[in-house]
Amino acid sequence: MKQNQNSLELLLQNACGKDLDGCTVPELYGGLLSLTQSMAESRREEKGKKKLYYISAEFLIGKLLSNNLINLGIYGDVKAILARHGKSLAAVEEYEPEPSLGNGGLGRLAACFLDSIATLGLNGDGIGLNYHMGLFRQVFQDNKQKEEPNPWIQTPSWLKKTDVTYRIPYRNFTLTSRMYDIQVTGYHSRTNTLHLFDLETVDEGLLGDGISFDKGDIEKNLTLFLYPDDSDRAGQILRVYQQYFMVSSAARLILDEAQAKGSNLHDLADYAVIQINDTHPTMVIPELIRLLTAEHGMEMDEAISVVTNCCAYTNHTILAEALEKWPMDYLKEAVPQLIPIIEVLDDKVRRRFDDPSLYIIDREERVHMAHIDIHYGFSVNGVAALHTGILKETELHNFYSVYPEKFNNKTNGITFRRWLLHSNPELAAWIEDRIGDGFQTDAGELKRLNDPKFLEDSALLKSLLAVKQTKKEQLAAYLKETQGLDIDPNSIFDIQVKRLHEYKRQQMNALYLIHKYLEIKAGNRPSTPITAIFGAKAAPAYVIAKDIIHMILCLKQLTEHDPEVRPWLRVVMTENYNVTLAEKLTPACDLSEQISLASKEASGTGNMKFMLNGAVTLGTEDGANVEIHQLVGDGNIYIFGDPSQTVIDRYRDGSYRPREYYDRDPAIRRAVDFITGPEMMAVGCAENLSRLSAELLNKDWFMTFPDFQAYVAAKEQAFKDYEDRAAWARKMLVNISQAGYFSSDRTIAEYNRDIWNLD
Ligand code: 26V
Repeated sequence: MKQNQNSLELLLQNACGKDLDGCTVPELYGGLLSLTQSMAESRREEKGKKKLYYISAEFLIGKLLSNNLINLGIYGDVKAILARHGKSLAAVEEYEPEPSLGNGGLGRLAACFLDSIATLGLNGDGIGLNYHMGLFRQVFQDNKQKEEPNPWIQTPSWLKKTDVTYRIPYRNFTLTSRMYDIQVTGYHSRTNTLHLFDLETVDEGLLGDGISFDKGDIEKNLTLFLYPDDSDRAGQILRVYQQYFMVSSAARLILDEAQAKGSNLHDLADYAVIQINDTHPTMVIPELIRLLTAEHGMEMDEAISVVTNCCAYTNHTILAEALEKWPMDYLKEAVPQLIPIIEVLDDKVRRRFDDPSLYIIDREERVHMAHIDIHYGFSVNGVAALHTGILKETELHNFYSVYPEKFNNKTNGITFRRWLLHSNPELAAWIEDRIGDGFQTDAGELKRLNDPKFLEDSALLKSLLAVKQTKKEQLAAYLKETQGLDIDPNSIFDIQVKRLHEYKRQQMNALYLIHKYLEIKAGNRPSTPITAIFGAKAAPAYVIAKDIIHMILCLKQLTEHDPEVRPWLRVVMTENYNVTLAEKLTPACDLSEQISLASKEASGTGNMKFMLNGAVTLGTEDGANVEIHQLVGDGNIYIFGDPSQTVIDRYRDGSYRPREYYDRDPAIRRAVDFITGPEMMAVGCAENLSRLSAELLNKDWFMTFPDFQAYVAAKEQAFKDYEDRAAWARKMLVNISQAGYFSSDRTIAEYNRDIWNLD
């Protein structure tokens, strides 16, 4: 070890260009970055004929330095070397900017998958866009969200400029794409690549006030922002331009690489398998067909069949508004060359099936992107058992009837390198002390913790609680330092962090907090103080989501200034929730809120991260919660609420009237009235609060009232059970021991076995 450290120290010193003692934090970062890059480069491997291309509009990779150091097996050594020179690796980690190239679960999943693909030694690269601004930076002002630009590219950078460029044709002009590469290190394994395409003419000077910019100037703004605000036509068309830029570059790269390896393109499926992550990359299908026919002389029918044999589609949502349907007009304006291909694809469907629900182009001249994927791909998968079941039985039932063999489930997973080894080294060490380090490469080994010799050992349970306490203290210190928040690590940390969306029901959590506030005012105090922690960004144009943030921030202000309530209930909303914050919040959580309306959350992956870190879930039977429930059993999870079938039926018969619940249930009435009551109005804005209250009373589209009492009861039970510390620690340990199933290594092994078939 010492020998290793000495040679590593020399390498690092060379990379920094001077003695480590004299290095600043940015200099150390630069040195570590270049050292890691050269070590990663030496792990490249050309293996196998076939390659996977995981195309995604989002790769929410988060910071890369620590992850790479862990995967290269030098994290501990580097930390020790820096410490010997009086330097802190943590300070360098803090300095690294976070590439926030995703909105939430879908993008983070893509990042976890890249880690597992490399770790399993599979030949697979990611393809996406190099957004100059990641998802906006969120700041709170007057209890409201404000959006600011979030640049992340600086020098030095993980991005490596390549010589690969392509000409991307649009209706009125042609743009040149250039490929930038980020290495993807596997854990003690090979290095793969994330290819991000960019446009050299992007002009960051285009930025106006906040995150507004001139959406019309495509040549200057194409890769400027992740998911530009698409609430208006210009924003939507810009997304079409972006998507085509991504997939046309991808298609050319795939064809080039296959040909370089000897493909005659008729056998493309032996060289390439393309995973289409949600519908954003769907245009890769018509684009490949176009290139094969127009530039490589292939017959249309054969091109269609070749492409179909290469493409597989993953669905990540059943929310109708999130399933992309592009008006033909938009496609005609941006990418007219795809129209004849899409018309042929639609025509073939119409000849085969007499069912308009299967058509690609609908009566309103909109192109259903998911329909292209299902007809012209060989695999369709959902991301959790319940989700795939709903796709088959309800949402995509008509497709399932004609293509039953294409449908399969791949329950999501998370990489344990980032979400345990990196974010919670204390727990990883604790586990290693009990069962050795085999779980690091075989997550199934965690099951060995589910053993009476551990579960009944009170000293051991105490030590597990001590690890949790340490992580809570670390989080409290971090939030104090970075956000000026003051929270008590001896309270229960009840955490809901995820995108802000009505179906995820942050508003139901807030209604509970109002209920609790009123209970405390009435003298009913909890045994242990509660800290309710939120973290969430709302899409800039999503009005009600922003109103929900406003309600939570008003509640925070109210509880903070109420001496009767503050010692017992604190409401906290972390600003600018991102991967970096998630890494700090996850290990510190006691109670994990996974309270989406049953049937609406495709899977969830935060639920898995919390479970792995010893939090107990409070959740509905939705997404992967169903599988968590099966794995841990009734006694180790708090499940509540109407089941998905009840919800689906209620939508179908249109029978839900929120006002009936309001009239009937005094607890609901009190909580809803409070939103526009004098206390909230004194700290909040009448327009936002009234709109939100009216929305709940008249619509409540995601049915918070029917589940409210069950939610309150389950939550009270969890808080009560928390008092028996040994019993709670046992629940934590059962959760950790069953989390192995949710390793993305398992998920990726299944994708490969059933879909990709790589060597
Ligand atoms: C997108 C949009 C965009 C327009 C505004 C409303 C809206 C609502 C939802 C979405 C979802 C986009 C797809 C997505 O992020 N799905 C998430 O994928 C995760 C990984 O599979 C999964 O764990 C989450 O349950 C699912 O929501």
